[in-house]
Amino acid sequence: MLTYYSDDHHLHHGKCELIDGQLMPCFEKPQRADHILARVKQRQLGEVRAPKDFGLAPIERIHSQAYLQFFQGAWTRWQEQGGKGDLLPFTWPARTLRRMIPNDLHGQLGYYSFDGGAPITAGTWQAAYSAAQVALSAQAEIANGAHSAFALCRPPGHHAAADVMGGYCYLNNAAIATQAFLDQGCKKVAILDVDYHHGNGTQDIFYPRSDVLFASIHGDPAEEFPFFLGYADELGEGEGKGCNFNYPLPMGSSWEAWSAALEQACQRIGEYGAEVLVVSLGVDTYMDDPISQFKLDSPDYLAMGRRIAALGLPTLFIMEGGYAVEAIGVNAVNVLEGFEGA
Ligand code: Q9C
Ligand code: ZN
Repeated sequence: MLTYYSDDHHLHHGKCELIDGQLMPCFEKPQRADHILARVKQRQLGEVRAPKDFGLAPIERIHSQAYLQFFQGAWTRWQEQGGKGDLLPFTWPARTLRRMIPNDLHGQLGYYSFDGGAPITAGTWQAAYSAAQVALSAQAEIANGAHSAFALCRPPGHHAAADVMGGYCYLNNAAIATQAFLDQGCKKVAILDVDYHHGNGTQDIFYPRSDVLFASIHGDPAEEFPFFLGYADELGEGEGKGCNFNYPLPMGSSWEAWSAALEQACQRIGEYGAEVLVVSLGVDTYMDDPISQFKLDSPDYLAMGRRIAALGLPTLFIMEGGYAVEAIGVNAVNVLEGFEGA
């Protein structure tokens, strides 16, 4: 399987995040992608290629112009104000406030985000832009006939909506690649999101649409981030009714419960009749993940890959979360090797 990867991800390195009442070093750090790349090479999964540049147009198919302009220019504005640390939001337009776009940088940052988990640093735009190009390059590979490809994206994307960042995510790589398939003539694309957290951004982007089926297996939002989306009764709206499926699972779930949900998700994907599958590949379901509460073990990821392969669809794997850095390479590449029948 071909891997696309850009060194540009190193340009994004947030300093800290607020977790359980404490400022901690960011869990979403460059070593994550470095470990996955090392494992791809160690296992000789296949060639590793740098992305092509497809420009902004395919990104603008998902994200609003205003949001992209804000994101691209935010760091420079912060520098002009003499800002020193990472750019982080601290006020959001919650229920009692007006949903408006203020002139101030931090006002706008609150408007364009849903949490304080997506720091903007000097290189964040470039890293996120390159991650989107990584996804698009792997997408093009499949459009050109490959049965599978791996987009080693960092930063991740599935929490980002059309004009909202958060949860370590800025540009929704999976959504951008999915839209590219559709724009190239595909009629139906399925997205399977196996990250520990609900892919709220991806769900929101495709919620009213019937050309994309979204299925997500994740920690129950009643007790886990992102809390405000990802429940089982969210089935899509309008034409998209019946094209959204959430499988929230209780804290502590292991492979037995997880694989039963995967079975149901695969059933839905099969019934839907997708031409292509996009997998939002998070491995924060791992037992030793520092911020997550599932109990999957490394061999389970081989089985996950095998079940996904049984769908028989051309499959684009897009890297999302996973924070047990020492194991992230083994776990992510296990899914790919399981898919390939290793
Ligand atoms: N106390 C991804 O996996 N913070 N994003 C959780 C838990 C947000 C995860 C805090 C986690 C975001 C792509
Ligand atoms: Zn996650």
